[in-house]
Amino acid sequence: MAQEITVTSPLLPDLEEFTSQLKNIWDSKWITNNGQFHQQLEEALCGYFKIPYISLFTNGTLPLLTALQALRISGEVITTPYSFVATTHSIWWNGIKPVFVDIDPSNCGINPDCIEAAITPRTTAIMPVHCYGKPCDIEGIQEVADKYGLKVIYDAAHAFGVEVNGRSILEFGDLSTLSFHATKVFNTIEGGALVMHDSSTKRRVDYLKNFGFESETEVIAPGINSKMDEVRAVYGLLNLRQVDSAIEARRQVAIKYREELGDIPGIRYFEDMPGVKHNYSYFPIFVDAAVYGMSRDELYGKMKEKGILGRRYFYPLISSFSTYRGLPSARPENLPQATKIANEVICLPMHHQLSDSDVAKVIDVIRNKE
Ligand code: T4K
Repeated sequence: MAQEITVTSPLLPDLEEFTSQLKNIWDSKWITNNGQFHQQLEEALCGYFKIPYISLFTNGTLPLLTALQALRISGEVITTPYSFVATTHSIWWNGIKPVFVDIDPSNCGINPDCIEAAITPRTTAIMPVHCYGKPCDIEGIQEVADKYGLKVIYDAAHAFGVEVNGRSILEFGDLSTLSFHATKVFNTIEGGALVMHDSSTKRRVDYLKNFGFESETEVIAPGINSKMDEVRAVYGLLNLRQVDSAIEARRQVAIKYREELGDIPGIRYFEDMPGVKHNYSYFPIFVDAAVYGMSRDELYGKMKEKGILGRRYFYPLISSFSTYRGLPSARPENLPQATKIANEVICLPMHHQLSDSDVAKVIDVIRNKE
């Protein structure tokens, strides 16, 4: 069988450069716990995003958990069922009740109009996701949050480098989290970050990710261990140098997909949004089976037969997993748009090394349905 075309492929630093940097780490014998490369990567990312503070983490799930701790969130948190399961798990692990609300199919983020009805006296925060790196309705969400005094923690795992009217998307809400997993636009193999707007929150987050240690003898909170080590920090520094060209390569792939998909009835995809600098982290298509003449799952199967490994991110909905399906807000009647979108979506292969002939093979299956 021909080589498989996977949904993504990691951005890797030059191996020689990486190994020569490893020598520095070996020489220093300082391999984790806020080492020099950890500090350098935090500084470099602040510069890249044009933001004042960031705290690196060992993956993209722990900053979500820690964000809720940092803001002392309790009670109920309103969130989206249309995400990777880590979003809701972070709420649950904090002993907080997740409350699902429906999404807006135009950006796959929480629909602010659905939030108000889900607010109860126990609601303390909203956790939306900039799904596929597409900005949520930031203004709409903030308006409801302000009206009811709720915190907003954005899961921006997909939104590395995304800007809205020239401002980093990470500037919005109270806190934002990033994932630097291998499958993301920018990766540190495993990794992530929490972005905050003030120095006292930065200090608190840095304590929380190091067991709560404020000093050698003082623990100020029940923290966790989620520090990024030096090897991954230096890997990240090298990848940061090439991430812009990787995003540009992804943009070119998106242009080709859109050119080819435009005349296929029943296939919807996203256009760029005005005023937004996108990162092209994913290329979801939505299959309207009645118009297209084939179901999403049939198309997904046909693609697989040809070695094209698209993924159904995010099917099934988080709210349909056994842990969460008993919640009143998890009922499909409460989530009609999310349910529909989850049944229509396929994320096509999208990465910086996808060739024209790969794109042609993907399009060929979608066009010919075989
Ligand atoms: N919030 C949101 C909204 C998220 O999407 C995620 C993670 C998180 C929070 C949590 O962040 P982390 O704690 O993970 O940092 C992947 C990722 O594991 C996960 O990070 C990601 N979201 C999720 C959407 O996708 P899988 O199980 O689909 O990945 P996997 O292993 O099947 O890989 C997909 C394809 O990527 C492979 O077919 C080939 C390619 N690949 C993958 C890996 C791991 C490579 O070429 N090399 C590799 O090393 O979950």
